[in-house]
Amino acid sequence: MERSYCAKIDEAIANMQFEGVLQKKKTLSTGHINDTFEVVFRQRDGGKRRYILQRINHHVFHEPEAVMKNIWGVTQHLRKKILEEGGDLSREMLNVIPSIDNKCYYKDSNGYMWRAFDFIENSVCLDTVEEPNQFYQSAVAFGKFQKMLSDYPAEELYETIPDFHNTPMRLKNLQKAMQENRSGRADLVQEEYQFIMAREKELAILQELLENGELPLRVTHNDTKLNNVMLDADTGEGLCVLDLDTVMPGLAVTDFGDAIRFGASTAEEDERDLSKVWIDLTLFEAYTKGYLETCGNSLTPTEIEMLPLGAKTMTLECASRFLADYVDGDVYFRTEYPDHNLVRCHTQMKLAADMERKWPQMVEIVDRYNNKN
Ligand code: GN1
Ligand code: MG
Repeated sequence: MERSYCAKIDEAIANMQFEGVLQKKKTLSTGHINDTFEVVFRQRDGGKRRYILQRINHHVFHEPEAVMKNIWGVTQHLRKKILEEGGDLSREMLNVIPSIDNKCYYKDSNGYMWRAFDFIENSVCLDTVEEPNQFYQSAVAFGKFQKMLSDYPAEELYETIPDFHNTPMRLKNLQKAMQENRSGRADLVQEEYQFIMAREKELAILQELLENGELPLRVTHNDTKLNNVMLDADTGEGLCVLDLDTVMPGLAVTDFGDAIRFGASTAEEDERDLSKVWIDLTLFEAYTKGYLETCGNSLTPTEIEMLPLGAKTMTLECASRFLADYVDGDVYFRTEYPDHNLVRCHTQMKLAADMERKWPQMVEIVDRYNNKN
């Protein structure tokens, strides 16, 4: 998606409760959705304080106030839990910086919403796993997140993107995109479309289980990618979960599944050489272990049993979203070249096919770390 330059950044900076004198601002280019900046302030004692400043993409989040209210509610709850456990508030959660009129966001004179957080110093976030322990640590971070929020009233959260991980709905959107064929690309992607639609029934299972009450509604993160976790730069320990935009009521299995889709893949989401893309079972095991060790006790037997299907469903849901966006003319995800969304769709299809080959092993691994057995 094309982005106009964020002309209002200075106005946003002036309207946040940042401490010190502005020294530097720079664009950080991670994420497909929001515009993210790092701003550095010089402190009285000569030291520096860094913040993250983001402009929320209101084409994606139609109610940015609701997004910020969710984030505020969830971070306040996490703060309470971390304090109770004697944890470190400056490293184990996102600290929202209020605006000068004491709101959790600032609305600029163009109507765009901005929000700010403390920068978590001496931490790293990774796009790909270098060794299994990093992925294990991210599972621990997401597992803790799930556990600490298990007593948060999910019904109080706004559904900021309705049907975000309603996979049957996502497939309907793909069908619609193919029929409308706004970019004229539909003919080029028949094979991809057939591959996804051939799995339509299986991809509806989780939603059916939710609707008939066999899977519980939980507070979920909904974007559990490896690069949404900060790891301690020295110890490698999982510190904190980022990107709380899509915190909504949802399914624990899809949170698990999206983490696998992204982090247990041997290549980046937009790798062109598909021979490099597969699901690494060592990584699948590391995540399963970390996740079930941390929050397994608060999951139901059906949730645990559905974890492998969560991984496959999220992978093909993502394939369908990338493909739909390609056919719509790249209006949703940020793209860097004309077939970027199609390249992303191909990696997801390759991953799903590999999961199908490795299905018995995935089931066996989940079983092995299921402490309810
Ligand atoms: C988007 O912006 P980012 O990278 O955090 C998307 C996720 C997709 C992901 C694919 C709000 O997340 O759902 O899984 O791209 N977020 C939204 O990389 O649509
Ligand atoms: Mg995100």
